[in-house]
Amino acid sequence: MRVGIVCYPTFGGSGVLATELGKALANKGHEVHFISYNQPARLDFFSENVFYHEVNIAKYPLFEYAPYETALAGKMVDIVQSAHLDVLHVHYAIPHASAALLAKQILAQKGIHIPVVTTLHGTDITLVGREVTYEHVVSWSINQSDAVTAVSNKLKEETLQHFQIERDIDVIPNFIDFNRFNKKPREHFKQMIAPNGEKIIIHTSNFRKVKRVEDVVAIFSKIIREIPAKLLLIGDGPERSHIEKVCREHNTCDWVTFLGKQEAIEEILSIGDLFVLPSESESFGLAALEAMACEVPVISSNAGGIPEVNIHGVTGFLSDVGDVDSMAQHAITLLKDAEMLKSFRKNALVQAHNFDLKSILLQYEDIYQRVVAAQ
Ligand code: GMT
Repeated sequence: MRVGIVCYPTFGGSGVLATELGKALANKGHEVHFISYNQPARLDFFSENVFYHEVNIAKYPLFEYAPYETALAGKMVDIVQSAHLDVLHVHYAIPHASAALLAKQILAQKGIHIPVVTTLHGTDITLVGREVTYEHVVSWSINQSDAVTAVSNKLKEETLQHFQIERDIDVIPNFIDFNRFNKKPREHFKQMIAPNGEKIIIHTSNFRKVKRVEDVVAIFSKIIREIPAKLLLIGDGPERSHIEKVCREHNTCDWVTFLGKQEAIEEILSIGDLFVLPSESESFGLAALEAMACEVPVISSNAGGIPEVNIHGVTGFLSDVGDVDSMAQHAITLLKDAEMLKSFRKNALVQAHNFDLKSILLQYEDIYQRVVAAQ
């Protein structure tokens, strides 16, 4: 099949998921065309089945705001025709779904019928999409798409609650590629970070407010009062300099390392003892799943779809958003009990296998076949 994938090219979860999906489809023999304004962050390999089309926005002094959605729709029209795409799969409703539906209408006038699959990832529904300015367009885009998927049951529920939806939504959870995400023997690296056997706590995010990275530092400050530990913070974003300041105020700079954006996350996760994800809102929590695949238990909030991934008392612990005392206590309990930590590591891996790319990929392929057959 020839699939067009439209996504954000950044390190954010939706872009990562879309890119990994495209790579997996290409490995299975499908022809995949990525359409975005920049090369997707994880599109770091060559395959004869993968193509990347950059959306260029013509600049004109009249445009105070460059019309990205129009440029994107035009690009989709172009690629659907020239590459003979069978299906367009857009990740993140705004503005990808509405742009795809515009492209679909333009193409229909030319006698080309292209189905549009929209995948909802989270903030397009839980935060941005609910802005009155966007709400009507999001509802319309969901209703008009040929198929819609949500990455967790909770996200589906929230979509049905907050928008005027007159159609079915399929839940296809995020997935993990075990060829890449597995615990690797990296003792020398562990020795470098934690020379005195300190426990290694990891957090990955795009450092937006919704991730509550400040809570990660607060939890860590409580942990190191009882257990020697190091904190690795991976990623970058608007909150990073504030968090660096918080670390200085907590006097934890010697134990905290800011690694910035990293490609080989699995290498770092391989030396972790605990992963912390205290998010305010999280439709799924792909970062937690990546940690679990590397046998790292998760201390997290119970926001959104996280409980569908991290199982309380089995693969880690869940607490209410903002309850840093509870999260720290859970972390300390787990880190102090070697047997419990060992079994949680094993459980995390077992649970991660429920999200194996191989089975989730089949679900997307089924949807593609369904919408193509319905044309
Ligand atoms: O979490 C982010 O800041 C990025 C965001 C996005 O829209 O790219 O991630 C969302 O999609 C991921 C992949 O489906 C999910 O795993 C994340 O939970 C979700 N983030 C939120 O809902 C805040």
